[in-house]
Amino acid sequence: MTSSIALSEDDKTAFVRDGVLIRRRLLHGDRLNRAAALIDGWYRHQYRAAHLTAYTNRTFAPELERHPDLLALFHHGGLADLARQLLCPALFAPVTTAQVQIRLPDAAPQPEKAMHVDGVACPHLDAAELRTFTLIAGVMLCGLPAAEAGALHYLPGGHWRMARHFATDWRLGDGEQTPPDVAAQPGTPLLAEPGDAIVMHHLVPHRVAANTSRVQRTMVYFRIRHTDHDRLALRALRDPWLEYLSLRDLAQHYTPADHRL
Ligand SMILES: O=C(O)CCC(=O)C(=O)O
Repeated sequence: MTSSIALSEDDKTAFVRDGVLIRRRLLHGDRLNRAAALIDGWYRHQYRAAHLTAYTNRTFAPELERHPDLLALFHHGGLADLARQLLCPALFAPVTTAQVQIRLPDAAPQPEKAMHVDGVACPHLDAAELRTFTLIAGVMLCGLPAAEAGALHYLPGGHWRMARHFATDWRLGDGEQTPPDVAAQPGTPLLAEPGDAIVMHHLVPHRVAANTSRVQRTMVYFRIRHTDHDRLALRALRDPWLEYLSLRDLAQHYTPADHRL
């Protein structure tokens, strides 16, 4: 794992295999501090406990979702370059919003998130509605590198399993977020420090549990859509490389047979 922005062949192979790339200390200095201070200020002055479930389902600090200091994390911190390399020669639609996800400390009574793939059978949306995208990029703004500190847990290689599931035994409108073998997986905790970033294929299932540490965990996420995603969305659930043209060849030569799922 590196903090480099250029993707090596090994990075691409790992992304095809796991659906995940992690970059340590990708963001640092003023850019990271400004974003952290912005969210901290929001939390101290604008957070409303009555909206905790809505914040958890959608975004904390909704008033700030277009704030330049949050968007700069994506556009000027290296994440946009990583996304570009993963999707090239295709382009992605402008990224104009940030999602803030806070896990409150001391095991606050905050809804947990079971294993899911974003935008499919969301418990708070109509199951027949798809809100998918191509790639998600997240930055740790504050928190501890410990599983129990509200870490995101992801399933490496789960994008292969989910594509099989979507192709064989799923129909638009089904209420289950993931098949039982996926739902039962604990996932791998993202043991991240402020400035660490994760880039994940949209089909990688993930979950989030309670934060029993004393420290608030804050992540900022960006959703990246292939410019033709609206047209490709349903097919992309069944073909994980449809929107990743430069990775299709690599993926063709990779057999996910050794995956535990
Ligand atoms: O809290 C997190 O880090 C991730 C939240 C999540 O999985 C989601 O918003 O879909």
